[in-house]
Amino acid sequence: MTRTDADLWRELYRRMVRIRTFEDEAGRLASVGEIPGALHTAAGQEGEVVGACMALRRDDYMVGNHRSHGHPIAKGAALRPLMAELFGKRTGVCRGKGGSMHLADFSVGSLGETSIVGSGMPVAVGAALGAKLKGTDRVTLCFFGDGASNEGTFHESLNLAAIWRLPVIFLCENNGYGATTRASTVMAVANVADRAQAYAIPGSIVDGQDVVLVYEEVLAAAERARRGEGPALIEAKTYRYADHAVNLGPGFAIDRGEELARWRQRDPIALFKARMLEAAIAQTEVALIEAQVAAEVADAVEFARSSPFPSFEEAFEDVFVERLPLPESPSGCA
Ligand SMILES: Cc1ncc(C[n+]2csc(CCOP(=O)(O)OP(=O)(O)O)c2C)c(N)n1
Ligand SMILES: [Mg+2]
Repeated sequence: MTRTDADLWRELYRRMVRIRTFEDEAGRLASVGEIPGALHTAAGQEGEVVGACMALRRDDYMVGNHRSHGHPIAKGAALRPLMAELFGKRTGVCRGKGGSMHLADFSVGSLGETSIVGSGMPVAVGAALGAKLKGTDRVTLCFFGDGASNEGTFHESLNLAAIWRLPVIFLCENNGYGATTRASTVMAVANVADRAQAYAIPGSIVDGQDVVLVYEEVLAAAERARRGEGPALIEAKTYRYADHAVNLGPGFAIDRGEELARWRQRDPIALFKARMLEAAIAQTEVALIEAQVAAEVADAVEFARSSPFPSFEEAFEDVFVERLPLPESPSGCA
């Protein structure tokens, strides 16, 4: 293993552990009422989240969805403002007005997320169109679920991205369920990636529990996109450990039988840790990363707890952008 590989591997591991620790803590704090509202965790999915984001440059764009604490973390965002946002505090990435499902951090290219399933895909297409019109070589990575792939926005977005050859990577996180509905019961095709054919773009399936495979697949798609060869659809097969969300009530519990235990045996973090140790990265180094991350997350929680809530007046700030100067209409119409 080269030194560069070892550095990359350590960072892949650090970001996966960061997400798991953040998610476990956020889930616990939501279940005891310290974090308000519904909160969707992605523990179990760290391999695809980190593999995909680490294949991008810092100035590339990324769009998430409702299960998106991990996406900005994987893109390199600082933990304090993310945790503060979950608490609804003024120091949060959206000044406490967005909460768990609306994290955006432009400093790392994280354009944001929304609770409306499927709504991130047109946003990603717009970002990719903007990058292309401006003549940059930035790519946009768009995360969405298997459930979202059954919505109209998926099909419209892939079609537009294909005909305009936009630099966008559609990354489907197929975690087997949309809320409590098993994905296979609401799809006519076996794989989301099969749908790529309908738009004449590359479609591929990758093991989402293998962070390195995801990294390589997304890196290749990003290089193609930068060369002007257009979009790609990548389906990462993965699994989420928790029920759909914390604070939604028992109606959202899934009876999974043995399935959960089987997937836990393919935990992306445990698999990669074993691989790092086999590749002669020292156990002490791995333990140091884990200890540093635990301290970082504890610090983020303390920061969030001790930060102020926004004032009532602030509710009316950041609602509208300054109106852009529009050119005169040639016909004289308003
Ligand atoms: C347009 C829309 N329809 C329905 C919902 C309710 N809802 C929230 S998450 C979700 C499931 C989404 O499943 P998937 O896209 O597979 O993402 P996952 O939660 O599995 O990560 C649903 C139906 C919503 N928020 N928006
Ligand atoms: Mg799903």
